[in-house]
Amino acid sequence: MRGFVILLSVFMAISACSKEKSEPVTIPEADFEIINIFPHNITYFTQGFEFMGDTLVEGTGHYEHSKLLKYDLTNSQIYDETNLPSAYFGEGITVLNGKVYQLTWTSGICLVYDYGTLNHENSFSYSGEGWGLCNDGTDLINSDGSSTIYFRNESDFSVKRTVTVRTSSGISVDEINELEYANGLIWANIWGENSIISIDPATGVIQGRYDLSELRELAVNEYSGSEVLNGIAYKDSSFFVTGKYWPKIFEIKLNDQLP
Ligand SMILES: [Ca+2]
Repeated sequence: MRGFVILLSVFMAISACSKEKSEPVTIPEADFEIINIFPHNITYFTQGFEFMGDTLVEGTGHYEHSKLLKYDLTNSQIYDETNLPSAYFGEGITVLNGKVYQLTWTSGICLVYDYGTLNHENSFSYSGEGWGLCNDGTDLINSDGSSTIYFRNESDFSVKRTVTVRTSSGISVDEINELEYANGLIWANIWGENSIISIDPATGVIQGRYDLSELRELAVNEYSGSEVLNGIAYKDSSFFVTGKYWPKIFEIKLNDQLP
């Protein structure tokens, strides 16, 4: 099945950061292709999504319903699962050096678990909100709903550096949400949009945008409660994407031949 969005060489306007909402910005737009479709639990308010080998690791949100799970992509069999304290609204997750890190939305707490058991081992504090989380093999990388992306030490969650997500013309783009690190780039959902952008981690400059609205339509057609796209995981040259309360996980190929 091929995505109907074929807009190579087209520059599409999207809204920029809140301070500059009225100004359209241009970002190279490219297409995608659906490779496979897998089941996803419609009770999961997806906030973090990442593979560790062939195992999917997912973090979910909402007070009293936030979870951290490890499960089989093909049949949804759960290997390990832990519930967050009811006061925590779970956000992004990532796995680095045998630990799972899970942000909370407004509590300023990053929960640290043993990957093998999902036993809670430690907690780090940070200022501001927690949204998306990924890692580049060395640093933990998080978003906070603004245009800033933070690179942090895995040992204590302290900030090493930041970049501002922006277009090549310098206009910042905020609401950066779920993250994935792949092929030397940071891939991100933008809150409220059914799209993915790719970001140069050195400069914050957006390399391209992929409109995945077609996938949300497919999700809604099967389950009307499907909310926005939010969940990017990368494995074996494919991206696996889902959304909040979506019944499906879509394996897709993103065309990297940007104009
Ligand atoms: Ca991810």
